[in-house]
Amino acid sequence: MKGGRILLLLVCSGVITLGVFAAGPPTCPADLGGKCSGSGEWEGEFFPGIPKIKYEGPSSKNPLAFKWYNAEEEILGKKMKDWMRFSIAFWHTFRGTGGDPFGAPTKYWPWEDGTNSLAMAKRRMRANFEFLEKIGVDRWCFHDRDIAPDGETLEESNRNLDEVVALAKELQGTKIRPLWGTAQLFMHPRYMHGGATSSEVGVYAYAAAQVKKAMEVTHYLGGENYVFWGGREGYQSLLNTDMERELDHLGRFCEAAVAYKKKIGFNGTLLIEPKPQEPTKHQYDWDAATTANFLRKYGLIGEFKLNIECNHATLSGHSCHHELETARINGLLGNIDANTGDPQIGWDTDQFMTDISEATMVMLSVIRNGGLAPGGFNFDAKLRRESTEVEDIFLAHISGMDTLARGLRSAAKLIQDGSLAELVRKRYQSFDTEIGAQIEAGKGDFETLEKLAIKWGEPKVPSAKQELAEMIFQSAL
Ligand code: XUL
Ligand code: CO
Repeated sequence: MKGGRILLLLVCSGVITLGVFAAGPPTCPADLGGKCSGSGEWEGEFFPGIPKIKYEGPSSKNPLAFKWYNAEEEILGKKMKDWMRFSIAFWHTFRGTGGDPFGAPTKYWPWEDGTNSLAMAKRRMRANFEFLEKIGVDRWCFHDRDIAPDGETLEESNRNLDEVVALAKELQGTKIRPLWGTAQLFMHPRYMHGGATSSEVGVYAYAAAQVKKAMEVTHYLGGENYVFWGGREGYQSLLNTDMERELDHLGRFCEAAVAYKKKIGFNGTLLIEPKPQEPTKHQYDWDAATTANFLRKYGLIGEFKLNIECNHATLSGHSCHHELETARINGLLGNIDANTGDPQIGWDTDQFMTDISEATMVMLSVIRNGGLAPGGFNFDAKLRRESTEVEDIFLAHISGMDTLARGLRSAAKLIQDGSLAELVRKRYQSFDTEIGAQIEAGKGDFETLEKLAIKWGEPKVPSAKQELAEMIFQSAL
């Protein structure tokens, strides 16, 4: 159990940390200064032999084709691509190495030279855009430190970022945009007690400066949203933690972010991404309801929405559908980090979603929300450690995109069929009566209700029709 917890923390931090270390065969040691980048310019394609991925329909046996995702096809009055608004997560796709606490990296992408240099960062960015083009996705998401190396000083880190962002801007052309950008406030040792909730004011200032810059570059690249995932905003022990003060600091940090967003004219949505544990024992943004309460308490409703990640949902003991519905009914559903966990593993495995039932429930929430724009589906998901060929990057994304597309088709079928909605409508129909409607309008005083309870006697309680609901759901898959 103890070992399991240690593993869990290491796995979580390793997700992104490993990107700093050598991601390829050690042609030269990992470096932070860009001195070891002697492997020259990359010539030609990064993914030779892999064609642009096309829709071939459910009967296709071609692994490099979509079976269910047909970008231009209309479903419930909207093109599939506009329902989905897919995005690639740079950190998993281009910095994920397959390394884990028990073993070295397994993925030696041919374009990696084993360094964390600026030259390598730029080459990786070119690989990102070739991948986006071939998979047919117009959006990408990044942390500042995934795309450009940390420098010796904040100024140097910012200069590195500017250089890589200038290239990304050029490669984006007119079609591709970040779905969101974010600042990595959890990997560097300075953030060991958190960023905005650190007990040290110098760290709070550093975190603010990093978010300021990350917001600027997201805006410059035409990003549609900006995400706050409180990587280390939480605590390990309440014995040495002033939780109230830390949360007040987090509230102030969010206020300052809103002010800065307005100052630079960034119209994107600010999103908070809830997660219960990992890396801290208790993350402040535990789940959607906790985060909604935080936003309400600090007067931030209307300024922020939520980015719901499915594997975070299950870590908090909820289903993804529950978290999406909680966000939606509070007017806070902004974006989805599309991934899933493993039912037998208790940590954030960040797998591509392949369960059609889960995808259908996710899509029911998205449809009820009228879509996610300006949010979308970010594949915050990584290849398994054992998937080591470049082609696997494509296969993983194709299966994730097809699963959600299939979910959309099933959800649309359920909605068009109408029998599930009818079952739910009937279940609550007693509240359509005169007194039911009065209760819903806030006019159900206790004296009137007592009189009715006496007059009506023991209420007749109808069946919930649980099995029928399941049956209808299954028939749409
Ligand atoms: C970590 C996680 C992050 C955020 C962005 O679990 O999901 O990658 O999405 O910082
Ligand atoms: Co995420």
